[in-house]
Amino acid sequence: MSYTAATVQLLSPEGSLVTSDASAEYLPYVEKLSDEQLREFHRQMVVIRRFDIEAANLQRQGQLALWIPSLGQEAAQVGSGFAARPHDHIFPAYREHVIARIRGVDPIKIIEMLRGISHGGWDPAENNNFHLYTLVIGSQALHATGYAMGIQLDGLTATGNPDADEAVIVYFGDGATSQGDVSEAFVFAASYQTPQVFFLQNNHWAISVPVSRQSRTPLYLRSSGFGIPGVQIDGNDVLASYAVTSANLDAARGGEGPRFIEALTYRMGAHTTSDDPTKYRDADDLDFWSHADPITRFETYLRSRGEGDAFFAEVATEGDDLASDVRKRTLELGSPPASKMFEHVYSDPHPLMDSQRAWLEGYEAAFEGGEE
Ligand SMILES: Cc1ncc(C[n+]2csc(CCOP(=O)(O)OP(=O)(O)O)c2C)c(N)n1
Ligand SMILES: [Mg+2]
Repeated sequence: MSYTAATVQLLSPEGSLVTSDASAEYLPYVEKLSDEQLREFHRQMVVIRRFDIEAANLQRQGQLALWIPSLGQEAAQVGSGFAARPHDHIFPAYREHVIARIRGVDPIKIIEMLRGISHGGWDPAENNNFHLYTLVIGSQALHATGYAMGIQLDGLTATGNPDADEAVIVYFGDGATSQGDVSEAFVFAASYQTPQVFFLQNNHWAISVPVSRQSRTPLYLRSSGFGIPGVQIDGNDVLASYAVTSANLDAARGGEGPRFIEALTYRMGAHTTSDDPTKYRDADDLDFWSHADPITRFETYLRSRGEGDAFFAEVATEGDDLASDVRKRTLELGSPPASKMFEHVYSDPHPLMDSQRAWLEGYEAAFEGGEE
């Protein structure tokens, strides 16, 4: 599955602006962007890709239990991430590393979680309303809808002052659309006309299950059956992601109810470092999507606007600096005592946990002093 006649695209794979009936509605959002904002889109995409590669390397070197790459999905995330205003609430899945960064989450917090030394990651209240990663597929759609219902009950939407209105955006994947939680969230969102945008990153795979198995129709059509308008965008086009998400969040904040965006993109890497996509993926698909790379496309666009080598070199250095900083701080993290795994299993002391902790302590003690 790839682009359809309905796919909204503002920047062609060749890196030039698209003028069409479909793009006309959204281009005004792009026209308002300053050169600095455009540069920032590029900066974030490049820097997070470099971080992503470093984190995957750290996993291979035994420093992380797991890494979840977002390589290839940078445009879908950066565009929509910048469309959200600081007071909007963002409910991610687990791959939205760059949106976390945009909202001020220190990337080491994501590393700590995937090293297995922190349980949750960060406090959303201290990180610009960027909520916790959710690994239970699709459940965040319900969390987001519940939160959006709360915003509505608090009278924080359609206040008459568009700058003050709040909304929610929730991210999930193509596989998540098959979960009951996502359908239930659609039902509640439509019934209560919640101020929220459902943002689907269709990266074409749910681990090894292709999206063609998840849905017989393009996914953007699904939400209309629930009474939620849906739109499909080229998710590798950062301008389309920004403009369409901005328009839909404006509608949600203004009291027009929920919206659904399907961003067509591609997971260029493995599902996680525990996966081997060569076992199930077709090389032709990878070839098609590597020609639609979001970063190359945007670089061509910026160069056509006069951006020079100095800027691109500066951004590359920034990526390298972040990567080495994250590497250094990861190596300094150490490991928690093994006994920590028994904490928080039950809220009160529990005899089974006590006996297992005692057994582990005895087992570990058996190795002490054993080395000659
Ligand atoms: C409720 C639940 N069922 C199964 C899993 C195992 N699982 C982890 S990721 C994943 C695939 C999700 O695919 P998708 O929603 O497309 O997101 P992507 O990883 O492609 O971004 C599955 C089935 C899980 N984490 N939670
Ligand atoms: Mg997927």
